[in-house]
Amino acid sequence: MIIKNAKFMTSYASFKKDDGFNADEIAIAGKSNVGKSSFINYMTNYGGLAKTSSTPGKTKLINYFSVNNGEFMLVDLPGYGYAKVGEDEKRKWDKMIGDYLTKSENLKGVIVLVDVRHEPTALDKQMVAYLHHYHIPFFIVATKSDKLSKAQISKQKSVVANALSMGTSDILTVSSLKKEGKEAVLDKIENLLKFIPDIDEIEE
Ligand SMILES: Nc1nc2c(ncn2[C@@H]2O[C@H](COP(=O)(O)OP(=O)(O)OP(=O)(O)O)[C@@H](O)[C@H]2O)c(=O)[nH]1
Ligand SMILES: [Mg+2]
Repeated sequence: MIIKNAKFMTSYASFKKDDGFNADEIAIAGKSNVGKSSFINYMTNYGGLAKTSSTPGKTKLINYFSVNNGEFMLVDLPGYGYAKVGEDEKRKWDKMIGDYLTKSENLKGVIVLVDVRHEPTALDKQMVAYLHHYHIPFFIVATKSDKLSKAQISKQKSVVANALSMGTSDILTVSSLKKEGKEAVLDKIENLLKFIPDIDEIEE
């Protein structure tokens, strides 16, 4: 899989059943400030495609980016677990994310981002449990690998894997800053796009 181009399409403040796009979608989920928007910029080679910020809570909408002229869409979700937003707004974001994940007909898989330096939080675990529950394929990307040494990264991969009850093969590490780790992510995206769920899962 090669990303040749990408384009911002639109933002929604709440989930729309018919988002107007007839393309497979790969969504990016994760805690506020974990590096979701930077990750999209790195994946698509566009520095300023998705707006990033050192202040958590930057992405407040569901943002759609079309990749390779509509081959698939990358969907940037608002971050969860941002302490400074009020309860009302938090509920609104949770509903937006939950509606999107359970109702989007084009969703082929989710990339859950966690910070490689930290043990996944209760909300990360909840997200993974949610994806399991709804049979939504996903894998984990541990971000900001430039902040750790190689030895620390391999140790943290085990910490993340254990916390999420997963094998380390479903946990990739990237640095959007140093531009490292893209190829393995693109391979996994390609697999998600190819995956056809079996009939039992569809009917459940
Ligand atoms: N060192 C380092 N910093 C990063 C990396 N990726 C993102 N950051 C920084 O982390 C901060 C948050 O990045 P964003 O991409 O805006 O994070 P987000 O997950 O989209 O945040 P919200 O939209 O608020 O949920 C910014 O200051 C980025 O520069 C990385 O790979 N390495
Ligand atoms: Mg963002």
